[in-house]
Amino acid sequence: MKLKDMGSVRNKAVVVGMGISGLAVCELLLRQGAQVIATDLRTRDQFSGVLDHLEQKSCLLRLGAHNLDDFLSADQIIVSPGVPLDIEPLVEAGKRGIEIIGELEWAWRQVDIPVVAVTGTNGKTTTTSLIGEMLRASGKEVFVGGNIGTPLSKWLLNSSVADVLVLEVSSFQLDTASTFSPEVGVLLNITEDHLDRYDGFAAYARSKFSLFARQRTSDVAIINADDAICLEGSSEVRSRVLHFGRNDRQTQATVRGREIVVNVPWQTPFAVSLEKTHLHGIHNEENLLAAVLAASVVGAAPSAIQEVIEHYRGLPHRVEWVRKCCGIDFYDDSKGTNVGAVVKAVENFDRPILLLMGGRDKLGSYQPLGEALGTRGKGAFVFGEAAPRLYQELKGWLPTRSFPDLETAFKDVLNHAVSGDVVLLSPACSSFDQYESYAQRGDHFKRLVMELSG
Ligand code: UMA
Repeated sequence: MKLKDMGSVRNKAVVVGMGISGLAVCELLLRQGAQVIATDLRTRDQFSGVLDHLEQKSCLLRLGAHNLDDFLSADQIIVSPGVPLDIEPLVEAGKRGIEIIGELEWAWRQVDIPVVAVTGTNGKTTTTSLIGEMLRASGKEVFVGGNIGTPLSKWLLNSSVADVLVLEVSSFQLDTASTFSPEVGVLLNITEDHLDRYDGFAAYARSKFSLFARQRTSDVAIINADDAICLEGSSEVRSRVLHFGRNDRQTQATVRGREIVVNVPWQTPFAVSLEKTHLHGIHNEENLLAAVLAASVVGAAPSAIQEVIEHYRGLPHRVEWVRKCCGIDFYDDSKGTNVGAVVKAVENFDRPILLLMGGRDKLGSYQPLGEALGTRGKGAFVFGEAAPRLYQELKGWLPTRSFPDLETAFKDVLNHAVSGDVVLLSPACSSFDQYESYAQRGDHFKRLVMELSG
């Protein structure tokens, strides 16, 4: 499978946001002979030379601010996922009919390879990488990327050969897609997230469902029947819907005893064992159900699926066990950047939990957390930009203490944890107030844990 022949590219492109997505788009556009303006709110010194090679290839850099005239002179504007669509230059360009698309849409237009796309509020990364592994174990050449870390454009820069693309797709990427349509779309769950970018939960849920909006009737939509919002919305989907669910034996993939049983109308039924999986917890059972169903639809062999279930060890920063020290288990769930993720993380434990939470607030409700913590929550240690709100929201449910940053919160946790407890970093917030990424925050936590003596 290969790249589409794009012919001549549009003359003048403005690329907004010079993170990993924007950088790759610029490089490809320049290679294709386009005139490119690269713009970012960050100033030149904040890039420490990263953009110099673009300039050497005649890319115009506009740093420190966006210039409206640049946007209005463009034939096409390509935006990075982290750029809000309501900033003035984009709104004005939109009014004048200038095409504004996201990096994923732009890159997808250039490939002729079947796509499995995974979205949902939580579990995307684990499910995407499981599907990739299952297809690889079946002998297929696979690219795994998207919101998971390597944008499709970056892959296109270096390679273009794959049998299938397995993409983690965020709502931001869906919002800037106008033709993107996967052969297989997977929707894992929808709970509150990114309410700082959306006009309410309904708008966020609509964004997630737009994954299926342009699918053909022969394409496949894989949807979680245990998630009420997902189940309700699936009646509107026009492609072939396959449901998975732990609690519903009518679905096309379900759990019976310690087996996943798959029964797709046009395929031979099969079952795989969960006895030897290293992935634990209800949320991981859902991720496995979705992955097994999606991989089998794309042609993964049951034996290969079984092999991956037995050998896959999970990803860093997802309820990752770090260490036991003085009888206390420390877990890093820095990827738990919304309330739904924290709920799923705490449900893994039937022991007292001391919860480290904080960062940049995403403005969702914390109510579901109060219910999930029940009697398990021994204390909350909140930190960062969101600490004042978290303190107000949580103090009625469990003893809550507020700190400026993770390190001071961590020091205090140690005064309260005793043997048999769980110390869990599951922040419910993004990391961008004090870190570059959730991974950097998780690594910091792990360093603090590893430095403990005992
Ligand atoms: N910027 C502007 N103008 C603005 C706003 C931002 O120029 O008005 C600039 C910033 O200064 C910065 C750049 O835009 O330099 C950041 O853009 P970006 O965040 O899109 O950067 P990328 O490095 O390309 O990262 C994006 C995804 N980021 C977001 O969705 C916020 C990454 O997902 C993704 O891994 C990467 O593309 C590759 O596909 C991160 C994420 O947090 C991990 N995703 C959210 C999530 O998973 O919940 C959706």
